[in-house]
Amino acid sequence: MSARKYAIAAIALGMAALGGAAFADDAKSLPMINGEVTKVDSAGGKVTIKHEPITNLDMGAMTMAFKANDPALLKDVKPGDKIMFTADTVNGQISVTKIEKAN
Ligand SMILES: [Cu+2]
Repeated sequence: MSARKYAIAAIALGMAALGGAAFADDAKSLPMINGEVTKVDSAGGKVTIKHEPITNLDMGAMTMAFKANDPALLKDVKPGDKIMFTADTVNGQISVTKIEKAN
């Protein structure tokens, strides 16, 4: 097992130990949500994600379009990518605030 894989496994175990509590990873402590990108609209600054429940937004699992809080978030993702992301309401719009590749 590589050091990186081991670190990821350790994090996963830690998260499991917390019973799925929010993963305090950034300033606002938004939970990282698992999702799969189904569409990227770079011109419109939007990304469609098939996502798991978003606890901080009281949202169940679904496929929906999110506004990208920062257009740079979209430059590295494409349909089919498995991602971990954070979402929040920014200026009244449900937005992706962070995206990390999960695969
Ligand atoms: Cu949704």
